[in-house]
Amino acid sequence: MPRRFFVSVLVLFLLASSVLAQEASSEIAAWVCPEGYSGQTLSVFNWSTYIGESTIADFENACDVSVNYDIFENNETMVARIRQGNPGYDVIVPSDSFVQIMAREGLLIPLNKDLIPNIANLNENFLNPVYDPENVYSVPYLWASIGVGYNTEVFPDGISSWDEVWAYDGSVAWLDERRGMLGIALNILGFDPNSEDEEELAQARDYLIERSGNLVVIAVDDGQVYLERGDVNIAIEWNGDILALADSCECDTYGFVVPSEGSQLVVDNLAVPIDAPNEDLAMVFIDYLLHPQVAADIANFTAYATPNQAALDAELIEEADNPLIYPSEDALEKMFVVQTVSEDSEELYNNMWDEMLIFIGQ
Ligand code: N2P
Repeated sequence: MPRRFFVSVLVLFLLASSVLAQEASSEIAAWVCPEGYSGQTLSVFNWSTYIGESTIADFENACDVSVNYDIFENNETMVARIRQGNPGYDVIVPSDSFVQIMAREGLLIPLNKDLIPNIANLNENFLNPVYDPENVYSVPYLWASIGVGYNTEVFPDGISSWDEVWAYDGSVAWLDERRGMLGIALNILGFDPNSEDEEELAQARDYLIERSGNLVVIAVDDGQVYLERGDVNIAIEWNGDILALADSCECDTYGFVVPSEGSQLVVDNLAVPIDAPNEDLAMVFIDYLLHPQVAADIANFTAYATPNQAALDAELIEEADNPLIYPSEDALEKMFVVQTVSEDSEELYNNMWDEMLIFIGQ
């Protein structure tokens, strides 16, 4: 039910986008930094390849502040850092279910919406999500899918199913995303991709083990680098990382597909962790990221999908009609969203993944 709810929300978003995108665009005033922050510092902890080319420098100039910018590989490592005691981050980017996990553990500060008027630019279907009712702790930033990046010289006819990935007689990189990878296996096996059943999870673990023969690396959000270097001809990765590689090389060497059996779809969010040294500047930075032109520059550079309706309406999004970034209604029906499970089940997922790593020697 929650899976369908979430996917329906995205379908509504896509319908709204296509109708509204036909409206004429209007001039958008540049973002202006509120007064009083000059000389201050902000620390941001984000995914790699998940920001515009000049987003941070432009913010530093607009507010006369300096930004420390660190990257993390996945939710688990980011949450572990904050659990140990926030080392000084003001803004973090947890995925959907991880907002709920962090809020449950008291690791997030409620947003001060008075400092974030640009929330009004977001598509309303992305607001009030099940993982954070009324957006107390988070606002959506970008959304993404896991799929398969491949070398088109090796696969001139493309790839369409997960079976082709497992059966490839060559080198493959997997993605270090335990819930996503186990979810893909559960889904293919006909189980709920958010199953909390130990026997089903064990089958998913074994499914992956049995198909790991061509695996050379479990990449930590950098499968596109292995693909570009030619170390692998297939990389299971987030869509934007492969699509941005294809954009930047200005070549036809890299393709991307979400296999027909389906995969994980994610909404990543902006949030402020507990003990953030500069809460107010964090809110101001979040407001800046939600400005239509700033959001568009991020989406256009990263090749990820934006929930920023104002940016779409103003026709600032270059690839708004690319189904690999904004999937069709039919494709969305095959996608699953990772949901928060009980702490026991979370441990079960971790154990299954760790057992698999040991078994396959990674
Ligand atoms: C970018 C990762 C994007 C999506 N490297 C992760 N949730």
